[in-house]
Amino acid sequence: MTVEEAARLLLAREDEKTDGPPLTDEWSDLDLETAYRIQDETLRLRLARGETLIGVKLGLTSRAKQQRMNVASPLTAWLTDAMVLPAGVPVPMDRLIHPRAEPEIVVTLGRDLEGPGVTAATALGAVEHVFAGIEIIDSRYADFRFTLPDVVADNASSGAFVTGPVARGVEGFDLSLEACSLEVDGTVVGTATGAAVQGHPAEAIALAANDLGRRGRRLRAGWIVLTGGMMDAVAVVKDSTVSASFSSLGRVVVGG
Ligand code: OOG
Ligand code: MG
Repeated sequence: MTVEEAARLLLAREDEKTDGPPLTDEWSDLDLETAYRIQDETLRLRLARGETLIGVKLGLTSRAKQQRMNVASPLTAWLTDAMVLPAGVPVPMDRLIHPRAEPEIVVTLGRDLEGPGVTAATALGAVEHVFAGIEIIDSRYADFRFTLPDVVADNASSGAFVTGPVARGVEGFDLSLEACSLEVDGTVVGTATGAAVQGHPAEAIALAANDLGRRGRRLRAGWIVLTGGMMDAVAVVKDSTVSASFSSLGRVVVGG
């Protein structure tokens, strides 16, 4: 299989709402660099069909996520405008394969960040606003079974995301202490603080800038960055409600 064929296969699964085996079942020596080329090709195809690049998402930045998915390394992937889910709009169950919801700290950037050498402090200085968020992930692999190169190629299981009602500046706001409680139909299913994300969400933003630097790109002013799930994701089921209550960023609710 070529990079182009793999990208088309993954996008076709997304469009046809079907999952399948991970690429590495057949392509056992798929390496990370090639996997990122597949991811970039899926972005090229998304842009060619009219979507707009609006930012990046980090994946597997918390130990909870890494342990659950059995992949020990963080990764970066692309966000387009087609992934934005406005507040109050139901999760589009008709176009998702097996959606799961995870709470995330989301930021917008006021300045470009170009790696290598970006530190958490520099990254924090480039943040314009911080929001609460819920990401709806959806893997193109059956049962979310994948290796690191597989999930890189699959744009880190991107699906949709919602941002919360409160926009805060970083001044006097310790993101590592921001707490979140995740509830399904009113029952708490998990809690975490921002420290779960690489020790501090700004470390995740720096990681994305440095990772993009290696790929010859940079984080851009105006972009959105999803810093990664703070805890294990929960399945989004029809007629159920998932809500994430943050200590100072408000509450985000999504319904299946
Ligand atoms: C990979 C996507 C991970 C996150 O925030 O960790 C991700 C997956 O869990 O399927 O979006
Ligand atoms: Mg995520």
